[in-house]
Amino acid sequence: MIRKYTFGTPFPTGAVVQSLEAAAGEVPFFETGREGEKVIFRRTMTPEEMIFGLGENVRGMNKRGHLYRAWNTDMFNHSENQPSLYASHNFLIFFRPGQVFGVYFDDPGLVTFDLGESHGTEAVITSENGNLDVYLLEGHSARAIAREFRQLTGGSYTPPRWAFGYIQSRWGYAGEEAVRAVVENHRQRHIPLDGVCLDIDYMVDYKNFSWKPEFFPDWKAFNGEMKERHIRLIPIIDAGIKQEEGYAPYDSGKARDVFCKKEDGSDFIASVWPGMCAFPDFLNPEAREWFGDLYQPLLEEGIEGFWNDMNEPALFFTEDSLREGFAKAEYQRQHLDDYEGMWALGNVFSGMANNPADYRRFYHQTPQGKICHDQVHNIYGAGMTHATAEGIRRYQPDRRYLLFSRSSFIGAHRDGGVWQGDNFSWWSHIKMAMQMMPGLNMSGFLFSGCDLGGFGMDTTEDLLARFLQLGVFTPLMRNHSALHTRDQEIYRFDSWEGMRDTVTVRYALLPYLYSEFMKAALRDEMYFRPLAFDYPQDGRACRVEDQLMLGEDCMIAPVYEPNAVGRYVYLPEDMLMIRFRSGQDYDLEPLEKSDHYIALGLHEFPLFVKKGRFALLCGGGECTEELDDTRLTALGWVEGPAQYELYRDDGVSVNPQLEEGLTTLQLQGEAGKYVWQIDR
Ligand code: MIG
Repeated sequence: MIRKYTFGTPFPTGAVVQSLEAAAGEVPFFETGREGEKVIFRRTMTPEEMIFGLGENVRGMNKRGHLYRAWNTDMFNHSENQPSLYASHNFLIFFRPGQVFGVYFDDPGLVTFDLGESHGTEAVITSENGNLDVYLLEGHSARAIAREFRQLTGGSYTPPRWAFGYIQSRWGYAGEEAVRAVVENHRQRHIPLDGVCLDIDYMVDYKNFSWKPEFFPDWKAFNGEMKERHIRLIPIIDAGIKQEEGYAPYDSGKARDVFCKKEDGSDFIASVWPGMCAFPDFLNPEAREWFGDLYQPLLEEGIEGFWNDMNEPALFFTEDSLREGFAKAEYQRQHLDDYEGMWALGNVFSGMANNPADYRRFYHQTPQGKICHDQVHNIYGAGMTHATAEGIRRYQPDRRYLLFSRSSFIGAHRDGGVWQGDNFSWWSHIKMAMQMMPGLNMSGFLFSGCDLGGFGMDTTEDLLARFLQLGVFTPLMRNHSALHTRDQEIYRFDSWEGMRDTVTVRYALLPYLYSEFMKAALRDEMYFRPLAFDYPQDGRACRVEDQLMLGEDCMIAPVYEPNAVGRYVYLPEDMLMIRFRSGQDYDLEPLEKSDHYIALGLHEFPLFVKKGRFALLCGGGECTEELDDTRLTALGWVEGPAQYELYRDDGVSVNPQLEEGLTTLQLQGEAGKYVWQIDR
């Protein structure tokens, strides 16, 4: 059951698709208070209570004990103290024996979630602006509530099947020669590959929708050449539009008057990669239409995927913030004794990017009227995703597209996926990436993954190997790294063959993982879940922070520590362990419900399949088009009859229908046998 409570005058965020009448009375399970404009929700928690959700954020799956702030931020330092990353996903499930409920704070502005940081037994959630809808969701289980939430907010985006292939990316690929070499190196070594991302390097002066002629003299021909090799180019698009007369997107944006405005009605201009930029007003439908149209030339040339960046929006500085900085510097010059002012001055300049004052300096022209950006900050990135998705759907209404964004808000899960942003080449970030997945899934973002190998800092061979082993199971499997960091493509490393073999596991599992993903998306389920969602009665399982349930029947337990030769795994029920070395090479071991130490060499990693169920491998291939799923190998600990509903489709048509895609595969199990061949 879902109930809605309204406070103040909420701005429509686009998150919710069901229209509900606002209920009278207080939000159950909370005490509501007011302080000026703020609305504050307090809840006293029992010691055993857990909190799941908040989507893209640091720390554990159980979010209790920390303070988070919904405020989309270009935060490249994902240390465990960070209160905000790039997205706001204000949906939580409170979970304790005998009581589970979900709550969603539909508020586009700043919301603070003090989940037991100030007081261990108290959750205090504060809406700064006090204009919001609160949705209270009740159901018999966390899974049911997560499903209910998807019904409230709409079904998840489904990418084309090729998007489940391995994607290589790097900030710094200088032109088609570099990209060709990357592809060549994968193909020669038989490292499967389906796509290469183009980072901002491909543009002229980082201007969206431009191609640097010295890097890509004939990008259309090059794109064609890549497609023949079954490689999709996936260009990046940033939010800012360079303020430059004669640059077509700027001129047309000016002509249609679609940029965010300052108080005085002039365009708001801030620095980002291209230099001084105007910012499309993604809250204005006309601006979205104009922006979506800019993708048309790329679509016409057969580009099928995009990643949208810098859409929090990230701002390096504005003339206003710079002027204020200089005024403070001038004050300092005249007050040499004020050493505290000197420290403050340092902070003014180092904190100039993305500063709150700049977000108060501009306005949106929305169907609801003019509104200051800081009131609606968290839906800007979702607006960009929506503009892109609408544009693509206008020009190719019958094909699915790949789209993943850095910033997001609930609602954008209907239009695209997200990647987890700028992680580091740190061991702790493998675990963090895994822990973020179920929260994202709860909020509808099923298509996601992290920068495998780590974005910032230099990766190491063993770290990349272990990152990839997690990536085998994440819907987006992309290796990405920052400019000036160590080269991070698989073939750069001595043990590249081991990592290639890891990628072959992805391709062998791909029809199965695709099936699990599509079933989850079309049934409003989560693809990844905390064990707590599946085994709420098992106190041990509820506290597991480093394993995930995957799809209907599986569990993963990645290695995330250096020099590890194995790890402990808790099995909440009997399962078959598949210890993978490659898509063709693995060993199988039935393991009983309990704790197990699993030996795992550097290029070995496990998948666990519930007893009585089975997973499927195909013969593999070097790109998704090559996969042959007519002969499948079933792996399971099955002693009687068992069946699996395999979802298949053409991988590109829009509005995929579950019933049309399902085929039932059956097998007759027997004790001691774990492998079957199935001709579909
Ligand atoms: O300020 O385009 O998160 O993936 O490589 C950095 C350059 C801008 C941030 C993205 C990252 C991308 C980088 N971008």
